[in-house]
Amino acid sequence: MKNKIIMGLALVAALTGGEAASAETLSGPLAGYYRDNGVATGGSVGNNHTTGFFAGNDHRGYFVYNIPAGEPITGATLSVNAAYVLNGPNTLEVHDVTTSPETVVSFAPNVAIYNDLGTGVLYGTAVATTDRQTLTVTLNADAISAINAARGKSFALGFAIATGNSGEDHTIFLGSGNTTPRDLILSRAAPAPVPTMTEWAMILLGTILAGSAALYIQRRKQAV
Ligand SMILES: [Ca+2]
Repeated sequence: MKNKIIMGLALVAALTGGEAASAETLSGPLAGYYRDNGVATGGSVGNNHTTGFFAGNDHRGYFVYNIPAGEPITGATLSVNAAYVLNGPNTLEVHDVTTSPETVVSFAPNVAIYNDLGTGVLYGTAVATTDRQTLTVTLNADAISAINAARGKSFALGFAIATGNSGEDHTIFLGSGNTTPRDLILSRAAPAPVPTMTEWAMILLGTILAGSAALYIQRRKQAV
């Protein structure tokens, strides 16, 4: 009986910590870019991820993160340094990447990957006006769904610029090598619900009553 009460109290103590929804920041993605002629660079932490038209070619950057396994993801925000913004304001588009992340970071010349980085499902946008400002991109439900599917695996985001006059330099992330932040901030659902304090109190009371009843019956038997 005494042991049961101690166990009940220990359980209540262990559970009063209460797990709330949590946020986690993923930093240091593998980064790089592809040009419209297929030429690629990157696939390393801190690499330049130039996006936009510069020196005769259009560029599309990417980040590849490792998404930790765990509870479902309920929200995602990209926080990233704009580096040099030529002829802004320029609108950054964040796109899905259907090419496998392992292939994206291989930086073999590939026009198909350049196309992939700037087309398909749009995950979010941000307007870059000032050099080295921090851009905050709230990623949409399509992005959250894709990130959830990538839990425990690699996950790529592609960057493109929708604005700018043809043939005129217009960039975001120009000279972006080693710039920070380049963070993916995730919100997670709270872990599976546990009994509330009131419910635990009732469970504990039930245990005490059951124990008392057993003791009463035992004493009555002894008295007979
Ligand atoms: Ca795509």
